[in-house]
Amino acid sequence: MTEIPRSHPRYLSLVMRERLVEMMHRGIVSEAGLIAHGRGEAFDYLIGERTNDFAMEAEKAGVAALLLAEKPVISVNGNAAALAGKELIDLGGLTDARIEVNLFHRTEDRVEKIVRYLESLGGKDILGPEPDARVPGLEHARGLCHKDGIYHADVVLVPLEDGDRSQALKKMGKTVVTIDLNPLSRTAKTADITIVDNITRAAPNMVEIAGKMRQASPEKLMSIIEKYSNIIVLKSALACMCGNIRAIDE
Ligand code: PTJ
Repeated sequence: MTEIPRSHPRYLSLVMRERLVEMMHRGIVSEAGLIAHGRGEAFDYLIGERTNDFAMEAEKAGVAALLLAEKPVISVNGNAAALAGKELIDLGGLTDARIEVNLFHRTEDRVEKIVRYLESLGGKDILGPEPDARVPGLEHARGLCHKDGIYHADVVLVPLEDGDRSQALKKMGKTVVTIDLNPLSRTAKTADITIVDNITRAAPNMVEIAGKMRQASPEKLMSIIEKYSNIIVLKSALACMCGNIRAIDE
């Protein structure tokens, strides 16, 4: 692994890249995962590489939805495991959500490796290998899932997803929460709650929020969801990006 000097102005970003490259060599992140990360980085620049108010609002609504759910599930792919595996496990613990490894570039070997990796971080009863159900409308191995997990879930957190899967989950009648730095992606536009933030910030924020919010009454949680508007959040994210671009001239 390349040594990154702490004094480097882009220290955190470079450390994340190194982690993803290492995880790619370990067979956890797919090769395409590195490209997906680069796209995410570009959008992260545009939102100022920080958790903006619109993201914090979506993070709170996302946690409220998970806490209100009867069968919440957190879907984890290679990038999510590498960048926020521990926090997603902790979030699952705080919201009673099951963790399911669900991959775009699925091989049974990668599923196994990601499950083992999440277990090494403290994850228990992780779903992924030997799927027993299929998301209707998703062809080939991408649609494979578990009856105890995504298939019967009412709320699914799908970070860094491809648009097809979140659309298919919506068609199944599920509430979809996503973390996606691109507010123009199909996933961002089809999800019920879109968190436009880097998963490296969003996941720890959600753990902190869940720690506080899990004591709240169902009425209180419901009022957070009722006040939430995803279209306003997406427009705010785009306005933030446009504002940051214009600010370069000023
Ligand atoms: O591990 P696998 O096989 O399931 O594959 C995972 C990837 C991410 C490769 C796969 O799901 C994929 O190709 O996704 P897309 O279609 O590239 O979409 C990923 C979305 O996540 C894009 O809109 C990116 O902008 C966004 N993104 C990338 N990195 C981050 C991110 N969003 C939040 N935090 C990030 N760090």
